[in-house]
Amino acid sequence: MGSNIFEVTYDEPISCSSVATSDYTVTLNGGADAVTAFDCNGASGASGGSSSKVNVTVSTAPTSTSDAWTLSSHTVSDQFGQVEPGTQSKSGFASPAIHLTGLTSTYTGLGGGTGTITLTFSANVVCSSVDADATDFTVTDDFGTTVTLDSVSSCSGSTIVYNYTAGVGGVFPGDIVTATAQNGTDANTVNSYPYGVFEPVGDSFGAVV
Ligand SMILES: [Ca+2]
Repeated sequence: MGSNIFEVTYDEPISCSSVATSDYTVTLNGGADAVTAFDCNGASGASGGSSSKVNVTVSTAPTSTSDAWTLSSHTVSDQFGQVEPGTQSKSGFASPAIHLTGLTSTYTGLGGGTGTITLTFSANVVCSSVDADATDFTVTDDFGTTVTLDSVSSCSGSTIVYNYTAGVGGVFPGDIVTATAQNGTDANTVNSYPYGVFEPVGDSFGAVV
């Protein structure tokens, strides 16, 4: 709400170079809302890399939570060149909830070790809602490595940096690392401002690191 950017989530990382503005069709309250730009894996346009989320910019932002939208995606490929099956559509109403929009990680050795994972969000984070014991998120590595968030390194603006410890297998370039929101030990997720709406439990973001 109040934003003209849709965060499109796929069930696996997609290839950014396969994405074009013409891959998306958006309606707002039944009328066409032109797609003007997109951002994949933190970069504008089809700049390469891969991401499970794409930010799609439209001409007109919804102004009320009762505004209805529909977004369709077609001919986007995953990182192995598999094209999504047909046109995939989602509908909903404008919401001010905060969502994960980016993830980057440092790497470890094969035996595991420590590093940092940086999460970025669609809105500014209320840092007092971020559990100091790093329990607001779980993190998985697609190669089966256990990744445990230990503590918060920093929280500022729309970014949280966590310290992690990885098990045997380590975190390597090319791994798909996914963070998922849960209720931390303070019994809530991460709050945002100015809207004051918490991130939904289960909101997740996966990226090839
Ligand atoms: Ca929390």
